[in-house]
Amino acid sequence: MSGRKVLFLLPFLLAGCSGRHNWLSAAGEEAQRVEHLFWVLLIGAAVIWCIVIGAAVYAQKASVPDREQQARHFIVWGGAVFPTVVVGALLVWGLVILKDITPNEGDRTIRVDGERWWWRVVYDTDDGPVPTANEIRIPLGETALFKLTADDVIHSFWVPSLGGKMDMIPGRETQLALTPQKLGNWGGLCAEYCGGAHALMRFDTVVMEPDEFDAWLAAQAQPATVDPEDEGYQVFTEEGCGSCHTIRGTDSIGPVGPDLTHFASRERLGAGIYKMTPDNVSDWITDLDNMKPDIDMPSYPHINGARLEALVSFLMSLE
Ligand code: HEC
Ligand SMILES: [Cu+2]
Repeated sequence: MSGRKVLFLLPFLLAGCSGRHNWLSAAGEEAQRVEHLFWVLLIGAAVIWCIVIGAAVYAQKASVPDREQQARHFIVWGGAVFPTVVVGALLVWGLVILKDITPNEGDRTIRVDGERWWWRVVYDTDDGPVPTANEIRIPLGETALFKLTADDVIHSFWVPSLGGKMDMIPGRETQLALTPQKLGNWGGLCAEYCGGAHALMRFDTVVMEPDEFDAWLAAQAQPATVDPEDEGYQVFTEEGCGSCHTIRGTDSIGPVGPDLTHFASRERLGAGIYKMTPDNVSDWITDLDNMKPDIDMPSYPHINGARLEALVSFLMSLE
């Protein structure tokens, strides 16, 4: 590609550097460390590049009497000692950062399991585990320790604005800390190609004031209040949705898909993909091949009319 074409693309590339996935404007302590390392590497590399080019120009132009002796010194100091010291120092610094972002303790533990192609989330609390999915909420200023696993293939857990990236490996548990410093909804995503719907495997990370967070977690811990006679709930059971989905407090205890107990309290639908609106939920049920193809949930185009409406309003009532 010619230089001019590359320049033409630059604004589009840089446009990707803004918004809620921006690791260049860190919103958390860990992201700040990574950002700091990036700038030091970038500026350091630029300075060294200038020195190397300067030396090359000098070697061409200058007439040095004892060229051989000088060249030997230059190779020993510039070619061996200097890179060893610089790379060694960067290695130590990188290891320190890695240690800081993967501690063994945090203010709270959140377990996240990468599934194809969504996120199973469990909060460990004194009163037992609180399961949810596809949306993570954490309080401002606290260190949330994530314990990461994967169900089937390797995924990678990444909230660019808040911190580093960590692989999720089947049969192993990895750890990552996030200490948010700014309120907001920071986008998260799977950063390791994991199959069909990989690019649609996202999540919201909502940073809240600590007291609002406590209220939210207490609400998530509650079972749903569902009237067994509810028309929408009846469609849900007739269609067998409960064999894959759990709604705590009902007979639906399927372990395959996301927990739907407080489904409508999430900001987005389908692992961080669509706005949580009745229309989108309706399309999710009947037109899944368009909404998120190749996933482990069948589409239900035969659900329509009053049954569809009842099912959608039932799902939207699960707050
Ligand atoms: C074979 C198992 C299976 C069945 C049956 C099933 N689902 Fe799902 N469902 C899933 C899986 C897996 C996902 C996650 C898909 C993804 O995002 O990759 C999902 C996702 C969802 C979501 C989005 C959840 C979120 O957090 O955004 C909703 C809503 C949903 N299903 C509703 C239903 C309804 C209603 C039915 C019945 C009409 C149903 N499902 C039947 C497996 C199933
Ligand atoms: Cu993935």
